[in-house]
Amino acid sequence: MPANLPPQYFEKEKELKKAKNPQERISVLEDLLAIVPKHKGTEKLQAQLKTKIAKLKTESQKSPAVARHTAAFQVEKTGAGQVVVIGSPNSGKSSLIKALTNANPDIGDYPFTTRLPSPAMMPYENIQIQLVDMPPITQDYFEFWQAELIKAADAILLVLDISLPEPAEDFLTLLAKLEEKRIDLVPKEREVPQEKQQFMKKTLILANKTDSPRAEENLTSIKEFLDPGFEPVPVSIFEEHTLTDLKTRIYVLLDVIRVYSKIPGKKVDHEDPYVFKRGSSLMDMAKAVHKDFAQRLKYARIWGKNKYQGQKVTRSYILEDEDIIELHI
Ligand SMILES: Nc1nc2c(ncn2[C@@H]2O[C@H](COP(=O)(O)OP(=O)(O)OP(=O)(O)O)[C@@H](O)[C@H]2O)c(=O)[nH]1
Ligand SMILES: [Mg+2]
Repeated sequence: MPANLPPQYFEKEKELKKAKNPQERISVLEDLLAIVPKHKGTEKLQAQLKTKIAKLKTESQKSPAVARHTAAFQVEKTGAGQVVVIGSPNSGKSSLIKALTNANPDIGDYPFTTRLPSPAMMPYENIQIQLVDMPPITQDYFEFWQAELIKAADAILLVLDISLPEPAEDFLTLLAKLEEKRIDLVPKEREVPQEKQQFMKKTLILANKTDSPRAEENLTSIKEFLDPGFEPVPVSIFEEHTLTDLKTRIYVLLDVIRVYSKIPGKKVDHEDPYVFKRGSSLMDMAKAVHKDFAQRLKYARIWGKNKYQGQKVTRSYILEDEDIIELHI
C-alpha cells in the first residue's frame, strides 16, 4: 500500500539536514511523525521514525562524562562538506576561521591557543560548508584523534605562515608527522580511488599572512618544497579579496554539485539545494528526497544548462551542477 505522504512531510524533512544537535533532530522527527497520515501504508515509516526518536533520546541521556569524552574527539559532519584546517602553531588557522565564518575562536600569538577541534559553518552562496579548527601539529604533538579527524574529512586546508623566516621548516615537519600516520596530501586535480580516500586527502595549501613584509620572497621559496600540482594560495585576514577567492576555492576543492528539487506545477526553491558528490546519479537524488521515490521513480524532467528545458531523463542520468529536477513516480 503506498504511503501517499503529503508535501508538508517532505518540506519538514529538509529541516533534518539543518538540525544542529540531537535535541533539534528529535523535535523535527516528532513533527514528521505527527504529519504522517496514520494508515496501513505508513506503518513501517511510523515505526522507523519512532525508533530514531527513541535512539536519539537514549543517546542524549547518556552520562555526561561519556558524552564529553566522545564529543571532544569527533566532529559530526554537517552542511555540504567537512574541511579540516591544519597547520603549525600560530600559522593563523583560527584567525582564518573567524574571518570566514560567524564563529569567534580564541586567537593568540602564543602556540596552542586552540586545544580542541571546533566546527564552524562557512556560508558560500546558497550552501554552508563546515570548517573544523584544530590544535596545531608539531614534532611533539600529533594525537591519534587528530589523524582520525583528518582521515574522515572531505578535504583539508593546510595553513602555512609565510611571515616566518623559514616557512618550509614547519611544512616539512608537518608532512613527516602526517606520513607517520600514512596520510598523504594531494592536489585537487589528482585522481584518488575510492578505497584510498581515507589516506590521500585533497588539500589546499594556504600561504597565510601574505600582508607581511617578507611574504613575496617566502612564497617563492616555499614553492620549491611543494609536490608538483600544488599551487599555494596567498591569503591574509587583512585582505578581503583573498578571503573571497578562498571561499570559492574551498567550494571547488569539495568537488560537489548543487541540485534543486521542483514539485510539479510549483516554482523551484533556489534557497535550499541538495548537495551531492560530482558523478552522482538521478537515483542518488531520488534516495535523498525519499526512499519511496527511489523505489518508484519512473523518470524525471530536467531544467538546466545545455539541455532542452523540461527534458526527460532516466534513473542513470548523471546530475550536473545547478540542475533543476522534477521527480515523477
Ligand atoms: N599579519 C598577519 N597576522 C595574522 C594573520 N592571521 C593571523 N595572524 C596572527 O597570527 C597569530 C596566530 O593566530 P591564530 O589564529 O591564533 O593561529 P592558530 O594557527 O590558530 O594557532 P594555534 O591555535 O596555536 O595553533 C595571531 O597573533 C594573529 O593575529 C594574517 O593574515 N596576517
Ligand atoms: Mg588556533
